[in-house]
Amino acid sequence: MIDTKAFYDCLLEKQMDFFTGVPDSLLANLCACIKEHTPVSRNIIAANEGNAVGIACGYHVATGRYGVVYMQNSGEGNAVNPLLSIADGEVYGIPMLLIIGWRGEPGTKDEPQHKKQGKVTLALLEAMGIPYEILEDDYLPQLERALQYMERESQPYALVVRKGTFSEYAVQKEKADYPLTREMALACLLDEIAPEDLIVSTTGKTSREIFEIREARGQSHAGDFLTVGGMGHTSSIALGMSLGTDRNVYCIDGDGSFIMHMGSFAINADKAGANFKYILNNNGAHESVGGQPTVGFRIDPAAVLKAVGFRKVYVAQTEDEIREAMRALADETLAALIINTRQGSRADLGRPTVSPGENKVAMMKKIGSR
Ligand SMILES: Cc1ncc(C[n+]2csc(CCOP(=O)(O)OP(=O)(O)O)c2C)c(N)n1
Repeated sequence: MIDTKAFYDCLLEKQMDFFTGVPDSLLANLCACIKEHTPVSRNIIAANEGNAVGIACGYHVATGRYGVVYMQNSGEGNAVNPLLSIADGEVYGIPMLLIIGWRGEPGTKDEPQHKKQGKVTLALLEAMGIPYEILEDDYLPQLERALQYMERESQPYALVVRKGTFSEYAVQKEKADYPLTREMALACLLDEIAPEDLIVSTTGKTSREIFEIREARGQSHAGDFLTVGGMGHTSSIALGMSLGTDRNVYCIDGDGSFIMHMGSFAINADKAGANFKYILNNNGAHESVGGQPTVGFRIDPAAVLKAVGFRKVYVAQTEDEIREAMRALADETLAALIINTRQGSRADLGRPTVSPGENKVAMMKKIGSR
């Protein structure tokens, strides 16, 4: 196991003191350490992993130094375009150190959404021509090789991180004094959403909590599309679904997901009909993967939604406010609800026992599309 702080100090010694990325549960200890010791101007928690690569590109051009870009392997997909079309040696040739959390490593137990990604993680790097090493306890020579390569070839170099590589490092969670947790807000939302309506819920604990609330209530899961992977695409799935059915489609999103592909809201607002209902749980954090902050409370998501064309945006923080807003939402077109919540979730939170494939089939049967 690697001492997280010692690894961080080593990066700094080697002049790699500019960080950007999207947090990951597997890298939670490293992300927590970076957050605690790095000025906020030198640790840019990006909207998505492609943005992080772009930021590292600009930083290198301005300084000649190598940005450190951290991400879960599912973020490789978001990063492929800027890696190949900007950073690659056949284009600008911009070096950066990629630190990639390897969820779904073959031979390990992980959730369904990580299996395929885990299988192709190394092959994807190979296809992109990005040299990589699997991070080892004896990481010093690995960092030396990475530096030499970046210096010589002026291209990105990757370190792939296995589960359990970094020692425990607790994140300092930013406090927001809202009365409800996400799970409390979700329980209230599920009271207000009719059984014939459909839900598309976001990646992470939101979907896990919805699953558990249904289980506890003995309710069917068939109306809930639990977007287990593909973070940031929840509202796009909901839009597509709403265009194909007359049922109400409630998108239940998180602020990290909302910010990750915010551009899709311009399209959602332009194309959605009356049955598209958008709900944003804003806890100002990537709570599901360790609580690293998003800009959720530093921007005004209601103003963003209004600017792209949502006609009415309700903001709630109590159960009464949620119930009132949900009644209004049911009758309005292009209305959205933002619920401000505090961080926190149950330590014993389970995971869906229905596979994504089964979830899809059950939903299609409910809708009558299969
Ligand atoms: C492309 C991609 N990058 C990173 C992740 C890891 N990840 C899973 S959930 C999550 C945080 C989601 O934050 P938010 O939408 O705010 O919901 P919260 O967990 O705070 O409820 C992250 C970063 C992922 N699944 N996919």
